[in-house]
Amino acid sequence: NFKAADEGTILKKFSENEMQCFDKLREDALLPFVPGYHGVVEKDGESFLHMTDLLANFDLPNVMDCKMGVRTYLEEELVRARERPKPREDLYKKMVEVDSGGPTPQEHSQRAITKPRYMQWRETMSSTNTLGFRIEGIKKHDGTCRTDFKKTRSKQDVVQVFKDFVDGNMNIIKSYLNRLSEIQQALKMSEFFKRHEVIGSSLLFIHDHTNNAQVWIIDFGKTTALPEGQTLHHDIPWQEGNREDGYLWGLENLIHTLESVGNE
Ligand code: 4IP
Ligand code: ADP
Ligand code: MN
Repeated sequence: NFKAADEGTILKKFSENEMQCFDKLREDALLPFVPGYHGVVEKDGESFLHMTDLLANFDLPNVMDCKMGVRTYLEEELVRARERPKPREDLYKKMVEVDSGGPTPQEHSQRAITKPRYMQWRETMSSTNTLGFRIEGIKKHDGTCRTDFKKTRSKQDVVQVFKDFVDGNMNIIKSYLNRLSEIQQALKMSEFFKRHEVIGSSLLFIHDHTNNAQVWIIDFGKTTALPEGQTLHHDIPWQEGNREDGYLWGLENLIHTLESVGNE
């Protein structure tokens, strides 16, 4: 999905939707918290979004991807699956790998499940539904990589992962908390945020041994504009049709979770 590019920049596989988001973010309160966007480029016959490499300022960075919100799929995917269910074997296999008792007897006999079914199951197994965010993956400075967080659900579990991620360094947690509260303020000011359903977007946590620590808002692949005149609260429960994403509620919980890292 990504390609190396000129010094300090990367290329992400083009998506029309994500490009439109970056275009609108050019003059928004969120601009200081999203990767620099340098337009569309063609390489080897493929299109890419050219953006700043967020790791470029770091010396041997540690990186964590936290997916925000209480919902990780679009309402239209739900509608489509209801009208024309398309059971998928790959998603069935991914479910069984984590929980062999996950699929219903019918799903077991089909050896396939629909995408919203898989996505909803992922949300309930992880902290997405209960905390409004989940840890997707961690890359450490030593090259080790972990993505086995599908069952990391409780606040204590998340605290433990963060503690390990920062190696117990509370200065890094403090920097992260400062940055999260700046992001929270910017989100509350942002016209873009008011008018978009933010689904599948992540906060990218990055720190290194010099105690440089930053958080960035990334991945607008499934961030969708609402009809003209419509806005979201981002902190009230989702019910099908209201398009709420729970982003601000999740951010509040994430902040409280980080605040309790020092206490355990
Ligand atoms: C993945 O599940 C992620 O939710 C992907 O989201 C999603 O891609 C995949 O859907 C789904 O299978 P796991 O993380 O459990 O592997 P993201 O890209 O944000 O990580 P979409 O296309 O929804 O973004 P499929 O349909 O690509 O398999
Ligand atoms: P996808 O749509 O495939 O989920 P993301 O935009 O979420 O793509 O990026 C996937 C991963 O790539 C992130 O978790 C992060 O580690 C890395 N990444 C994304 N954007 C950047 C960036 N601008 N600079 C550095 N790393 C990035
Ligand atoms: Mn992503």
